[in-house]
Amino acid sequence: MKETFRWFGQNDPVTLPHIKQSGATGIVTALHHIPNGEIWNIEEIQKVKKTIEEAGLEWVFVESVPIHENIKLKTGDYTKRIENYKQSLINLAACGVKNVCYNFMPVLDWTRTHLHWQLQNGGTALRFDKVDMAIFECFIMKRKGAENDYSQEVLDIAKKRFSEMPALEQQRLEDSILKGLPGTVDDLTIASFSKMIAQYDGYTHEDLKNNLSYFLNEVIPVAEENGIKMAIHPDDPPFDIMGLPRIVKSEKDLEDLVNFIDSPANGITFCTGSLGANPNNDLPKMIEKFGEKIHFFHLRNVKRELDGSFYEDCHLEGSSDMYEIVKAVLKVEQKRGIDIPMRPDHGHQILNDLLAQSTYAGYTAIGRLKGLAEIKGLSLGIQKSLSL
Ligand code: DNO
Repeated sequence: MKETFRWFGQNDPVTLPHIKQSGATGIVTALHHIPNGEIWNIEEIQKVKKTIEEAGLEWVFVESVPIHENIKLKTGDYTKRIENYKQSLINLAACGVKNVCYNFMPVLDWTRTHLHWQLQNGGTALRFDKVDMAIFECFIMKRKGAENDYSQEVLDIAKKRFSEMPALEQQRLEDSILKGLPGTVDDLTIASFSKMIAQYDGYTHEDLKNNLSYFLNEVIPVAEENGIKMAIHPDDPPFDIMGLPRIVKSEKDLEDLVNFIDSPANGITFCTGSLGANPNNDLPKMIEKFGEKIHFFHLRNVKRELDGSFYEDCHLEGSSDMYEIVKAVLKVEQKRGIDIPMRPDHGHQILNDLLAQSTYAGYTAIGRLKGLAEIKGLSLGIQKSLSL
């Protein structure tokens, strides 16, 4: 595996020299300052690339070139936005940056209800709590029809928990969902969020898949011509939320994705944390099945709970078998004769991370470093013992 670390740019408290000390050689980053849907010009791309290279590192993956909402909805100026996207890919390729991660999640990117959930050992983790999500949708945001998406049991607990919830805790919950996570549009309010969601009224999974297929059929030929590998990130969590359709969450969805257009440029970011929150996803089997199409691995582990809640566990613990996952990754690499870029995805807030509240949620230095070290050790052990 080619070890990489995500870097959020000059404002990231985890700096490039810090990352260099982690042992990772690759950087995963984006032009975070360019508004979604605008063209990434060569000058801006070169600036970031130069900064990374001057630190003795390599820009291995772009995460992400985001997809404008009008493209997902296939509405308004979507043709212009798609042309902009193509031009950004052409410009990236001209600068020698040829791996691009993206997602097709409507409105929100990844979603959590807790950004600093207390662990017994004193650290904190990210958590998605089904009951808290129901509280947000049904009682804080008051989304019409939200109750229909939850079982009576969850609704009853939510009602009781909400009646005892202090205002500050309600605010914390709202902020975690609307403002907390890198990737989601900043500064969403309940009103602006409700408006964005309303645009998807009547949109089915099939509609969204058709729009993804349309987008890929436009963009992938340009990517292929320029030697770019596109890698879609699965939906996180891997089920519908807020009444929005989610379409990249299972083996069947990934099958549809690769069938939309057959090209080496049309690939997958295999995120074991996102896909692992769905108990029906057999991750090692899926890695073997889609091996040729996986351009990027995000490795982490979630601990699933019975009601659909989960929290982010240590990288080698949790509900997924990281030994079987890494073994499957190494077998794919052996078959393809390449090292596939991997980043230890997220990390707990531990030790000095706990002092640095300004780190991007999930992107602590020491928590991720621990994940990287564990995965690296596991990988070495498997390679030596199985002669992979
Ligand atoms: C979360 C990330 C996602 C990811 C995007 C890719 O930690 O994995 O925000 O970057 O979904 O487009």
